[in-house]
Amino acid sequence: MAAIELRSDTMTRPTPAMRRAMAAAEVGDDVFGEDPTVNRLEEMAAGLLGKEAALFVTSGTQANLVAILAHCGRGEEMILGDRAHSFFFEQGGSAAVAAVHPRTVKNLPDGTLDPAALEEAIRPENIHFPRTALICLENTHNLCGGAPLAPDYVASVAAIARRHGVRLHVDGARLFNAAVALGVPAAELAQPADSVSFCLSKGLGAPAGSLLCGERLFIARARRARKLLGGGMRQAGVLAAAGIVALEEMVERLALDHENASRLAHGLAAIEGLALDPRAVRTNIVYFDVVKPGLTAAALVAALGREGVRLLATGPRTLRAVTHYEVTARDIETALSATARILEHRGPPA
Ligand code: TLP
Repeated sequence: MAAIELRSDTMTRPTPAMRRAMAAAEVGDDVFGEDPTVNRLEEMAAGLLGKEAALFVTSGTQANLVAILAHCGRGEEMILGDRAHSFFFEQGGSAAVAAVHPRTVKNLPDGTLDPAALEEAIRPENIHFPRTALICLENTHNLCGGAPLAPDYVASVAAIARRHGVRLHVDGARLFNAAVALGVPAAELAQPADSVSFCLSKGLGAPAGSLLCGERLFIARARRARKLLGGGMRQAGVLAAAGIVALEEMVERLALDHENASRLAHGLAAIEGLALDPRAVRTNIVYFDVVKPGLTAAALVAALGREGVRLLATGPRTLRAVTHYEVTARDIETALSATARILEHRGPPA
């Protein structure tokens, strides 16, 4: 029996159409700007996000770091949420590589930052302070339950940024999940920001790669930063070809992943010993807590693993499940019955 893989949408494997496109891809040396498939993907991405230009990079982590390098100088400051992926999970690259000082503002449960708190965190002119150069948002917000940020919220943050001469970057690793969930074009979510990144390798199913989009001059700086980080990939058209299929064929269907996530969340909420608010699940990410005495997240993950259902323990009592195109509605039912069985049979310690 194949495992039901709910640890992450990064686990998705390329579709048969992607593999065919990869095998047939026309390629050249992308560091010389001569890979026609990469060039096509970059044009497509820029067009979809309504930006002048785009850059194909290795990963979401590289997209964020390249954006930070292209927006900020050494010793400048960037403001981001205290639960932002780039603050939590990216090896402190802003400090370690870009010499950019991260300053956090508390993320609210819906993934936003309170506008007043954000504006207060922007440094006034003072010789003692680092200069605030960048604000980063995340859409959808991974650690805030996959929450999508609405276009008017992004626009309100952009207005604050502009008022203070600060740039706005959106980590849109799952931007298309946000667009589909909110029923708006991705370009509307991207419009207020100076730069936006998105990943091909998550719910869109491509094997690797992300795009960073923005103004032409910004992308020219980003291209140099990508080279600095060793991200010039030569005949990367083999990967870009899968990305083009991802953008053509895998966006609209994200709605099914959201339905499955919601079904999973409602099912989990009905199981005694688990706690979550299923109404908060708007995209493809479900976090829930184990509240049954004597049962930890790690023990539940291990027990589910034995039943062929893979989830991540993200805290002592917290688990994460992420839906994607390789998870069916029937898989959700299977995962739910396995979870219910385990919870029923594991009583408190004697
Ligand atoms: N997220 C991964 C893990 O790193 C946690 C996942 O399984 O969700 N921004 C956001 C919002 C992300 O969720 C991720 C990956 C990244 C950036 C980084 O992308 P990659 O893994 O391509 O470097």
